[in-house]
Amino acid sequence: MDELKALEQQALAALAQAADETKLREWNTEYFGDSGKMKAAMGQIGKLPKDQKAAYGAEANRVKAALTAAYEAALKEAKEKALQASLTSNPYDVTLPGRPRTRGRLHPATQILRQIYAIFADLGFQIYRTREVETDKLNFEDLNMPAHHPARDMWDTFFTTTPGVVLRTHTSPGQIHVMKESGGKPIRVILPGMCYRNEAISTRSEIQFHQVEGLVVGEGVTMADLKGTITAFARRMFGPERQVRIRSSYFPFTEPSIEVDIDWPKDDPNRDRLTKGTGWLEILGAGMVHPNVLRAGGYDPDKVTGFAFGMGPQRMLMLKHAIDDIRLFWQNDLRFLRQF
Ligand code: FA5
Repeated sequence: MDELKALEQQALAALAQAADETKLREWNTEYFGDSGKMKAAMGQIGKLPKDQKAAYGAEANRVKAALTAAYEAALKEAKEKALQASLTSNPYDVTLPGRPRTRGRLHPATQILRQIYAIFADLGFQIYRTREVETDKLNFEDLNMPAHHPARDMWDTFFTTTPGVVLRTHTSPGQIHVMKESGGKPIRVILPGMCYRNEAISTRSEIQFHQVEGLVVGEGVTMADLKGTITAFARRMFGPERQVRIRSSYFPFTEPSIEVDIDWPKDDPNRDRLTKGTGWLEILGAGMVHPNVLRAGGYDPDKVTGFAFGMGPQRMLMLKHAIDDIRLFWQNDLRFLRQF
C-alpha cells in the first residue's frame, strides 16, 4: 500500500514536470504503457495473500483513476496552451473574414457581339477581323472618297502623327481587305471591331464604339437580298414585336444607300429624349457596293454585285434594354455592368 502511495506521489510530481504534449505522452507510456509502472502495480494483486487483495485492489484502482484524471486534465491544458501560443506568435488571424470569390461575367458589348456573330453564322456568314489603325487610302480613297471629297466630313477623324495613317472611323475599309484577299471568289462575311471618331460625345454618340461590317459579293446579289438579310437579323435580335424602318440615305461607297432604324421601347419615359422626338434610333447604314469600291477590291462590277452594311452594337444594346446613355458602356461602373 505504501508503494502505491509512493507511486502516486512520484507520478504526480513527474506529471507536473511534463511541459508539453510530447512529454505528457511519454509520461503516459511510462505509467500506463504495456510495461508501464501502473500496470506492474496492478499485476501485484495476484501475488498478495487473499486477505490483502481487496484493500490493495481498491487502492490501486483509486490511484489509477486519480492518475488518469490528472493526465487528461494536464493534456487538455497543454493543448490549449499550444493553441494560444500559435495564435499569438503566428500573424495568421483566424477571425479575419474570408476573401469572397467574385464571379466574373462578360461585358454587355461582348455579349451583344456574340449574339450578332451567332445570328450571322446561322445566315452563312464568316467572321473576319481587320486592323483598327488604317491608311487614309483604305479608310477613304478606296471607298470612293478621294482627298478633298466633301463626304469625308461625315467622319470626324483622329489622325496619327504619321502622315496618311488614321484611326479607322468605320469598319468599311475591312471590305477592301476582304476583297483583296478573296481573289475574285464570292464573299459573305462580317467584320466586327472598334472604330474611333473625333465626335462631340453625347447620350447617343461616343468617340470609341464597335461596328460590325457586313459584305456579300457575288453574281446576282440584289437590294432584295440586303433587305431580307437585315430584316431577318433585326427579327432575331429584337424579336417580332419591334418595328424596323428602312429609309434611303447616302454613302459614297454604296449606291443606292439606306439607313435602318428600330423603334425605341414604347413604354420608356426617355423615348422622346433619346430619339429626338421621332421614336426611332438608327442602328446601321447599308447599300449596294459602289462599282468603284468593287474595282478597288479587285472585282469586276460588270460581272458581280454586292451589298454591305455597318451596324452599331452599342446602339442596339441601348434599344434592347432602353439604356439612356451610351457613355455607360466604357465607364466601367460595376453598378451598371452587373445588370447584364
Ligand atoms: C458608317 O460608318 C458606314 N461605314 C456604314 C456603312 C457600311 C454604310 C457599309 C454602307 C455600307 P455611320 O456613320 O452611319 O455609317 O455609322 C454606322 C452605325 O454605327 C450607326 O448607325 C451607329 O449605329 C453606329 N455609330 C456611328 N457613330 C457612332 C458613335 N459615335 N457612337 C456609337 N455608335 C455609332
